[in-house]
Amino acid sequence: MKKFRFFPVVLMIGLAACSGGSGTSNTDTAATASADTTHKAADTVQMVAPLPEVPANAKVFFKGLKNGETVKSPLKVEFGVEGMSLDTAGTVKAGSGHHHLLIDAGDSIPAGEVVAKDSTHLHFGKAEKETKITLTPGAHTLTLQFADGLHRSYGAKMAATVKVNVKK
Ligand SMILES: [Cu+2]
Repeated sequence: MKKFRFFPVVLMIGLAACSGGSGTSNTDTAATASADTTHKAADTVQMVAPLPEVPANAKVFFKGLKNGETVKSPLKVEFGVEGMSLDTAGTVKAGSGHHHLLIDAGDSIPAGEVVAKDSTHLHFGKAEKETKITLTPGAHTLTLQFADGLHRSYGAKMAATVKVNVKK
């Protein structure tokens, strides 16, 4: 018996877009693109390495920045890591990863969850050890989050948070 996988749902979405698009043009191309995607998705085999273990006693920390400290903006932020090595993003290697800086975006990202990439979730996938950020005056929460080569968080064990107060 041959296994045959087919996803009619995607095709139907394509057709729905076609019939529902009274005010839009190019619905024909959209439908064609959906059909192509369906074919590729059926052929793709996903092989993703599991999230590497966090070694005991490994940690990240802000160098020279204390919780509750009053600082000036722009602020130079230096990242520290112990017990794991710093590596560029791209491939998953046991015992390594790269830093992420969360600005007013919580205390840590759950282990295994991919870190978002936006103005409050900064990635340092070139193995950077520091950055400079601009903050508005007042209270801010900065979190350092270590993640693997696929940007999957190592969780609270590999996170550090400080609250700072930015001078006017
Ligand atoms: Cu990343």
